[in-house]
Amino acid sequence: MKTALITGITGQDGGHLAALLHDKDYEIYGIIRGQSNLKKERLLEEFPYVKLIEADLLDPSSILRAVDQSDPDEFYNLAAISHVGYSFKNPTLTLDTTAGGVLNCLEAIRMTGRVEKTRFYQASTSEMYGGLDYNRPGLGYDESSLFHPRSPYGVAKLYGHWIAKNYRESYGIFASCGILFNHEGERRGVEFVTRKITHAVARIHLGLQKSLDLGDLWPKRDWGYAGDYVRGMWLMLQHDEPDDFVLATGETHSIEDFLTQAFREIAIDDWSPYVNRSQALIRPAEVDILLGNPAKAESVLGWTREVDFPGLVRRMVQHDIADQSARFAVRAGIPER
Ligand code: NAP
Ligand code: G4F
Repeated sequence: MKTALITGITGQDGGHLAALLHDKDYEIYGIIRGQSNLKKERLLEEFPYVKLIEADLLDPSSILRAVDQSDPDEFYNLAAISHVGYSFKNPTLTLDTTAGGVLNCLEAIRMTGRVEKTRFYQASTSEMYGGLDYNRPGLGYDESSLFHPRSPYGVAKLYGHWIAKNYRESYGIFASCGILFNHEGERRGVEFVTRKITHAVARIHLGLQKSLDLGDLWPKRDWGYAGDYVRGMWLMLQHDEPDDFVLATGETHSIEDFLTQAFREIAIDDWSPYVNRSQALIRPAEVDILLGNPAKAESVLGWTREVDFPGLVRRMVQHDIADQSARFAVRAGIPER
């Protein structure tokens, strides 16, 4: 039986990865932060087989202890300050967590003498490309494209990417970086635009909400389904050599496209009466377009994505309608005092 340690177990990808590794019969340890994390109870309910270790990416000794305690064959570093807009407002925290946290993980592997044993996955991102240097029209960014991050988050992730590569080259750690384009689904946080939209569309459909506020609608993203992408992470650590791989769909759509598709799911063609534009949601710098080229992951790892764009939107809207209906029914069932 293999053992995996996951940081970011309470996040979107952490949930999908825990389910995948459980199906593959792994012993799973997850790092949970905070002395009273509200997500803990729900996590243990859904994943009773995950062994939780209290640790924080910001505390190197706690990560070292987590590695020592779990003795992992595979260490997936999914934890980060992951919201681009938030990173502009909290740049130092983003630097310490999203960049420095990676170093703390790699050092924990090295300092506990597990360079030969533990394979490391770093959650790199298409935000490192930044969009502006888009110089491969129609082909999409691949592993050899130039980086030009456009946010404190993107800059911090670039450090994480390079320090993982540096530990691979300097100490021989099996460190692979997945350069993942946006991936979404029913586990996505409501602070990200896709889930914000599908959550609101479901509530508008059920009469629980009248409208939603959004920032820029013109940026384009390469959106896939998170369940497909965690399979790619796992494949990277099963490969015979550590390397970097882009995971993407090879298609790009604007926020407006996503909005249109989501409202169509509830038979509304004109979404304009339901959407308010908010200046406060516009970022100091924007990534205009992201389009990835997953050819290397497809040919070397045999990775393919199964969910397409309309399938992703439908899945999310339907999930949110079912989820909101259930919550509303529960609330409606409580007698008024
Ligand atoms: P997410 O849902 O935002 O989850 C982030 C996780 O990081 C949460 O579990 C959070 O814990 C944890 N975390 C934050 N600060 C921490 C700290 N100081 N110590 C320990 N844990 C901490 O992110 P995701 O969408 O699953 O993404 C997973 C990773 O892939 C992230 O590194 C993200 O930057 C990267 N990525 C994501 C995408 C995407 O489209 N989803 C694309 C490319 C790369 P709490 O629950 O306690 O806050
Ligand atoms: O959903 P978003 O916040 O995702 P973003 O910025 O693309 O970042 C996500 O994907 C990255 C991979 O490329 C990850 F590394 C990162 O961790 C994260 O998962 O915003 C998408 C687009 C942006 O252009 C944003 O300006 O939607 C635009 N947008 C418009 N209105 C909004 C909103 N974004 C959010 N979050 N909320 C809005 O109301």
